[in-house]
Amino acid sequence: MANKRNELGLAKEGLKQRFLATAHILWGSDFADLTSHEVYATIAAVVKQYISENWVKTNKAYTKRRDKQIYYFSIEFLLGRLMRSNLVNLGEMELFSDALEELGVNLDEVFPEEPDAGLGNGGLGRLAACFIDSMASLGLPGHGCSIRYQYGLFEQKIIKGNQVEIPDNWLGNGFEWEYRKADKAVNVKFNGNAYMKEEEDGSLSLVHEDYMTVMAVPYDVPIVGFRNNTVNTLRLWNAEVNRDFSDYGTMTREQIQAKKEYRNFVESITEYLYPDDSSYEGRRLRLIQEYFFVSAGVQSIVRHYLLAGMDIKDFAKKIAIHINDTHPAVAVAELMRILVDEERMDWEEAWEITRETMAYTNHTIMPEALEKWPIDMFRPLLPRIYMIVEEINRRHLEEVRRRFPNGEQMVHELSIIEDGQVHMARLAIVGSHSVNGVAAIHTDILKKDTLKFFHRYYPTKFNNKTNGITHRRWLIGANPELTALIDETIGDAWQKAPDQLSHLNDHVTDKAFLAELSKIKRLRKVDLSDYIHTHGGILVDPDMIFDVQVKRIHSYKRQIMNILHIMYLYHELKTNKRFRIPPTARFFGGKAAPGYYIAKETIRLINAVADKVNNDKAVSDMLKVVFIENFGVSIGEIVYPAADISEQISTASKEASGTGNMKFMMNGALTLGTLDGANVEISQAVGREHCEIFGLRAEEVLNYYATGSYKAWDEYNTNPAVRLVVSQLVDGTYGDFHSLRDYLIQGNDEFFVLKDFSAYDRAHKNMNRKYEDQAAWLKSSAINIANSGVFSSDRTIKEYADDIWHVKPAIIV
Ligand code: DL6
Repeated sequence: MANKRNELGLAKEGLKQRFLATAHILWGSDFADLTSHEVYATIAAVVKQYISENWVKTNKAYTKRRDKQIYYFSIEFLLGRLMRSNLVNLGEMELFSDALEELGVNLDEVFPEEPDAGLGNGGLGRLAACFIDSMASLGLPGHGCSIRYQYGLFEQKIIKGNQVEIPDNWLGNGFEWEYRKADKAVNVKFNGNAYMKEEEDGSLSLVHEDYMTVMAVPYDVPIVGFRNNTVNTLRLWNAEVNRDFSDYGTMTREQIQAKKEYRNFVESITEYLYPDDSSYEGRRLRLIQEYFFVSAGVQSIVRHYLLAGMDIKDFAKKIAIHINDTHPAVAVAELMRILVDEERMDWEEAWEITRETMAYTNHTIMPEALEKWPIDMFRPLLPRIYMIVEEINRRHLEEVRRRFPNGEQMVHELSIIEDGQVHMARLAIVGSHSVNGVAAIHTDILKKDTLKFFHRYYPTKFNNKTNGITHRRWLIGANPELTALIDETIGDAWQKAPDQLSHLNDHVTDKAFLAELSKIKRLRKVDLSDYIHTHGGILVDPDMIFDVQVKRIHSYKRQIMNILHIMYLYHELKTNKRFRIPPTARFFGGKAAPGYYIAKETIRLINAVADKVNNDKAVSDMLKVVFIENFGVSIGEIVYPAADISEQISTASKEASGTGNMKFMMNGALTLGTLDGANVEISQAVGREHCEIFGLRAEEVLNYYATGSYKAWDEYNTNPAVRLVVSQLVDGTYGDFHSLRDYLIQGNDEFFVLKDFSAYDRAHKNMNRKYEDQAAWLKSSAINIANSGVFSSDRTIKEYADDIWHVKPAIIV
C-alpha cells in the first residue's frame, strides 16, 4: 500500500511537471497564466502523450500479426466529449485529478471546455460511438470510418417557445483529439463518362473520363480501450481541393470561374452533417457525402492492405466492413470497382470477396429512412458505380428468376433498381453476408414484414444483435458515486465484465445499500436541478419525481402523448379538489429536424404548457414541466443519472431499439414504456413488476395499419379525457395549436396517440403508486441496475465479433 502511494506520488510529481512543460511548449506561457480553454488544451495534450505510445504500438502489432481488421462505416459518430472518457479508459482519472488539484485546477470544471463532437443526430450515431469504444475495450482490431463535418448537428435555442437552429461551429477552437494525416489522402472521382471500350485483342476495358477529383484527407482520432493498451482509430475524412488546382496565375476568366465552382463544390461536401433534404440539391449533396467517405475509406483500406504485402484474394479473411444503416451501402459497389477495375479480378471472385467482407445493419422500418436515389441523380454523379450496380442487379435478378421461375413479385420486391430508383437497403442486403436488426422485436418485424421477401430469399442471412451502450461513459463516467457504491458492494470486476452487475441482485433488499442508492439518486437530481437553473431555466425541487423523455422529437416517439397527458393532469389539478399526484417534474429534451413542422409544433406546445403550469402557484408544488434546451451527449450525462422514470412511449413496432432506455436503466430509472424496441428485452430482464408496460402491442398496430380500421375521430368522441385535451389545443388554453389537432384528427393519428392515451394515464397512476412505497421503489431501481449488464455494448460487440465479423481480440502488450 505504502509502495503504491509512493508510486502515485512520484507519478503525480512527474505529471505536474508535464503540465508545466506542455504549457510552455504550446502557449509560451506559464500554466498558471493560461485561459480556461488553454488549460483544457494543455491537459488534452498531456492525455494524448499517455495515449500515443499505445496507439503506435497497437497499429504496429496489427500490421505485424496481420490480425483481421474491422471497419465500421457510419455517416454519423456522435462522440460527445472525449477527455473524461479517455481518462476513464486510461484508468488515470484519479492521478490527473489529484495532480491538477495541486496546480489549482478542478478537473470537473475543465471538462465543459471541450465542445461536444456532434457528428451525429441521434441513436444511430451514438450507437456507432458506443461501438468503437467497446471494440477498443474488448481488444478487437476495430476502427470507425466517417466524415469530418465542419458543422455538427445544429445548436438548439428555444426562443419564445420555438426551436431556433444555430450552426454548431464545433471546430471553431480546433479539435484536440484529431491528427491530420495528409500523406494518407486519396482521390475520389465524381461525374464524367464511364463506358467499356473494346481493345484490339477483343477484350473490354473500362474508360472513365472527364471526371472531377476531390481530395479526401483523413483526420485520425485515437479510440482508447479500457485499461488494456489497445488504441484503435476513428478516421474522419475531410474534402479538400486537389493540390494542383490552386494555381490561378495562367487561367482564363472561364477557367477561374470553373475553379471557383469546383472549390465551392468541394468545400460543401464536408461542411454540414445534414444537408437540407427538402431540396433536390440537398439530397444530391447527401449522396455525394456518402460516396465521398465510402470511396475514401474503402480505397485506403485496400491500399493499406496491399502495402502490408497481403494477397488480395485473402481480403475477406482479413477485412470486415460494416455498413451502418443504408448510408454507406454504396461500399458494396465501391469494393467491386476496386477489385474488378483496379485489381483486375474477375467478377465472380470479386463478388464472393465483397459479400464475405460486407455486413449490414438495419436501424429502422420507417420507409422514409430506407434510402432510394433517383437514377437521374445517381448515374451522372457516379457513372462507373452505377454501371456496377446495374451489373450486380442483372446477375442477382437472373438468380432470382432461376429460383422463382414464375416469381414476378419476387423480382419486383428484390430488384435493387426499381421504379427509376436505386434502393440502397437492397444493395446492402444483396452485397452482404449478414443482415441484422437491432432488437429482437425489430428483427422479427424485418423478417415478417418490412423485408419479408428478402428474408424468404436469404433466410440464413438475417440475425438479431440487440443494441447496447458503453457502461464506461454512461455509468462509470457519468455517475462516479454510483460506480463507487457498486464497487464497494460487489467489487470492481463488473467494470471489465458488465454482466457481473448481476451480483447486485444479492443486495436489492439490503437496506444500507438501498439507502446509499437513494442518496446518490438525490445527488444526481440536485445536479440536474442546478444545471437547469444555471442555464436560465426554472428551479425544480429535487424531491419531486423526475420523469424524463429525452430523444429526437418525432411523431412516432409520441412526445405529444406525454404533453397531452400533462395537460390532462393540470386540468384535473385545477378542477378536481380530490385529485392528487405525487409532486412530479416532467422533463423533455430533444431536437426536431429543421423542416419537420409537427415536431417543431410539439416543442412549441411543450413550452406553452410549461409556461402556464410553472407560473401557476396553485399547482407548481405538484407539477413542473421543463424543456431542456439543446439536448445532446454531454447534457445526457447529467440527465440520465437523475431520472426516476424513463419515458419510452413510442408506438409499438416503430422504435427499432432505443438506447436511451438502456442509459436510464443502468442508472436506476424505471421504464414506463410500450412493448417496442429494446423495451421488450428490458422488461424481460427486470421483470414486469419493476417497470410499467402499457399500450397497443406491435401486432395490433400492424393489424390496424393493414386493415385501416382505426378511427381517431371515434376515439375523440368516446373518450372524454381525449376530447378535453384535444379541444384544449384550439380553445386558447395554451395558444393556437390547430396544427396538432388537425394532425391528430384529420391526419387520423397515425401513431395511435389517442388510442393509447388512457392506458398511458393508467401506467402513470401505477408508477405513482409504486413510488409512494419508497422501499419497493428503491428495490426496483436496484434491480434495474443489476440487470443492465446485458445492455452494455460490450455484449453487443462480442456478438458481432463472434457471429458476423469472426474476429478475435488481439492482446496488445
Ligand atoms: O440502432 C440505433 C438506433 C435505434 O436505437 C433507434 O431505435 C432507431 O430509431 C435509430 N435509427 C435511425 C435510422 N434512421 N432513421 N431514421 O436513426 O437507430
